[in-house]
Amino acid sequence: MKIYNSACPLDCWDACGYEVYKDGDNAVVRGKKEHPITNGFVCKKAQYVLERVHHKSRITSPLLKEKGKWRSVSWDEALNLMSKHIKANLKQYGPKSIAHYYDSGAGGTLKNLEHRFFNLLGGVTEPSGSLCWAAGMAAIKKDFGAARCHNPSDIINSDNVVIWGRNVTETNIHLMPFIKQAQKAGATIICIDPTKTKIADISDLHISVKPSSDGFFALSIAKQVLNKYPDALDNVSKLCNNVGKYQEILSKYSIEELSKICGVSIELIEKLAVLFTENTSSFYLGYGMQRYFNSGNSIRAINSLAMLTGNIGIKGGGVNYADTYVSDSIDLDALTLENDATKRFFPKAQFPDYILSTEQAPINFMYVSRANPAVTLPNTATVKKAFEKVDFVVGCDVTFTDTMSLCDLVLPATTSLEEEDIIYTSMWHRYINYLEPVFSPIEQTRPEWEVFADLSARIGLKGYPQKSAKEWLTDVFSPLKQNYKITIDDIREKPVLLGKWDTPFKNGNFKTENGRFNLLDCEISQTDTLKKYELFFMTPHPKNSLHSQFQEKLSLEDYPVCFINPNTAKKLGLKDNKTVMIGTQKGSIKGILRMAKWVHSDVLFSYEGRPWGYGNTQNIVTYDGLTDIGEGTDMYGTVCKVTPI
Ligand SMILES: Nc1nc2c(c(=O)[nH]1)N[C@H]1C(S)=C(S)[C@@H](COP(=O)(O)OP(=O)(O)OC[C@H]3O[C@@H](n4cnc5c(=O)[nH]c(N)nc54)[C@H](O)[C@@H]3O)O[C@H]1N2
Ligand SMILES: Nc1nc2c(c(=O)[nH]1)N[C@H]1C(S)=C(S)[C@@H](COP(=O)(O)OP(=O)(O)OC[C@H]3O[C@@H](n4cnc5c(=O)[nH]c(N)nc54)[C@H](O)[C@@H]3O)O[C@H]1N2
Ligand code: SF4
Ligand SMILES: [Mo]
Repeated sequence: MKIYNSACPLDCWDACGYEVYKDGDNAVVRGKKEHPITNGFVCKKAQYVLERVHHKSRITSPLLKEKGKWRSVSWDEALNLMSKHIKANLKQYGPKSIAHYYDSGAGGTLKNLEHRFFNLLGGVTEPSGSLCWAAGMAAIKKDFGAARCHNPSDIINSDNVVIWGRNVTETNIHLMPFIKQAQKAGATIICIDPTKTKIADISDLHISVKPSSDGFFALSIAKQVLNKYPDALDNVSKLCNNVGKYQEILSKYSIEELSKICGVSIELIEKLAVLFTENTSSFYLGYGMQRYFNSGNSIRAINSLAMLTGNIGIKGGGVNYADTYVSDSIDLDALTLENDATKRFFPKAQFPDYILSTEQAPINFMYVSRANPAVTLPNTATVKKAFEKVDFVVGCDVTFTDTMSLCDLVLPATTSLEEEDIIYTSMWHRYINYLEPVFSPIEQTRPEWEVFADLSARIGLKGYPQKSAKEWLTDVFSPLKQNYKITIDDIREKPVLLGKWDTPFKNGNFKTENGRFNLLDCEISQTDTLKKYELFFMTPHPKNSLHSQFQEKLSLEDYPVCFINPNTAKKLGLKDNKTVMIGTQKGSIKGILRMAKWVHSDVLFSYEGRPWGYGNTQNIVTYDGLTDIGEGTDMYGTVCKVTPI
């Protein structure tokens, strides 16, 4: 039996550290006990990551599509073909005719080396914004100047813990012990979510706001704060920009109007105004509520509320949306050469549309990696059309996904368990994990960064030296040695924290341009898209899969299962277990209805990520509009009509 040091590569809040116990052909994953967040416990998906290494869906050699049929080819043939296409495009159309579409499907630091290759080409076409956290991130950066969370253990200092649009028991399970600890110590747990999630069940107060109304809800509470505590704004105004504009926005609406927009009673709004002002309150924001057209400014309204009620820069307070302290402290550019290239950007949510419509430097070559856009992009039917339009598409993945099936050439990547690497990509905590290779790369799989070194040499690119994993990692993490005296060897030994985790923005020390907090200075747009008998088609993240990954582990039915509130179903004449048609502006799909009291009456709820192979997938009908700021997506703002068939 040998124990290997590793970590979860999945794009999850928790970024668990784990160990792989390997005995011959048998291996199991165990959460690291000394990891302060993982605390000895990992979810099922950690085991799925291990099983994936030898899974039948694994891509084990480069594959070339010829006349619709796949043929196994050598690396030599694959790379020569890529090199030929890239060189021809560079010569004829320039680097912008080459697109690199990627996402966060693999958390390893060295997975970013592929950007170096594309930057060395002179700057290609890439996605901007994200399908994930973009609107909220733009809001956080605007108001605070940087994305910083409190140390998870600081929750014990909160009187109120507000879980705002985060499905903690499904997507962020390692926050649960902290919440329970706070509750046990006497904190009031408040959940704000249209859905009565499991965290809503255990909360002391659940507020089922109308979807996309959070900004107005935050304004309503702020308005009541000012009614009850007239000095509240004066108390923080020294630390803030936009005081007048914020007051103006608040004065635009009556409390009655706001209460109606968010579907929450004035009594409850008043109660929260008192709770947040009188007691130390921490806000844990999720990403579900920022997938609407008005989400950026909605998150800004929440930030302003937390500031107004004196909950910023204090122990037990804070708006905890995301933490980029580690990525802000290392030198990723040493890998990617990000600053050396002038790129062209297409917003991610609409990337296929741009491919289909762009006339200047049309995309002729595309490389897709760490992503399954055929499933995860909204309005996903356009992906297929876009892939068909591009002359040559190369995909790289560990398993053969729907996206890979649309490519012309597919490259087999090694998984996190076949590589040496470092993972620091938690969206919430700051612990850095080291990965040692547990298995030798199976069959013909190769680490992507080695493949790109090889390809660079074939193309004759200078600036992609042959280095070992350790050498590359040393380059990236060198600032930690200077600033924290932390070396790669320290990270190898145990999960590492960079210095002391101080209370963010203590003493009003904001990272904005003039050092002050930016109060909300923009109107929040309002929707009237929801007409009678129409519902929001809300598609949050499933517990036992990671978007499209591991969906084969779920017992998928013939059509996507869609949950509906029994009262809504009754009004619409819809019956349990029946197949229905879900129609939106983008098209229609079939779904199977299930009655669920926990679903908001304005919502049809279905977990995302269903692969095409199982019949229609949710994203065929989701909207691909952009959010007000940050180029996020408005996919949860999709409005649907449900009809029996
Ligand atoms: N309807 C709906 N759609 C959504 C969302 C939603 O809430 N609702 N959420 C959105 C969000 S938040 C996100 S973050 C996106 C995620 O979008 P994607 O990142 O496209 O989602 P995944 O299905 O996780 O795809 C990741 C892919 O990376 C592959 N992969 C794993 N390891 C490696 C590796 O080492 N190398 C390479 N090259 N590939 C690897 C996996 O096999 C998988 O195919 O989806 C978005 N789509
Ligand atoms: N098991 C598992 N874990 C994951 C992932 C996964 O696919 N599976 N994905 C990872 C990734 S990439 C991400 S981005 C995170 C996302 O994790 P979360 O932040 O939990 O995001 P979502 O699953 O999109 O939705 C969370 C909640 O938002 C609520 N919500 C929807 N609309 C509104 C609204 O208008 N207002 C309010 N207040 N709430 C609303 C939904 O009801 C849901 O309970 O999870 C990560 N963790
Ligand atoms: S998916 Fe999330 S909770 Fe599960 S092992 Fe990975 S990081 Fe931990
Ligand atoms: Mo995400």
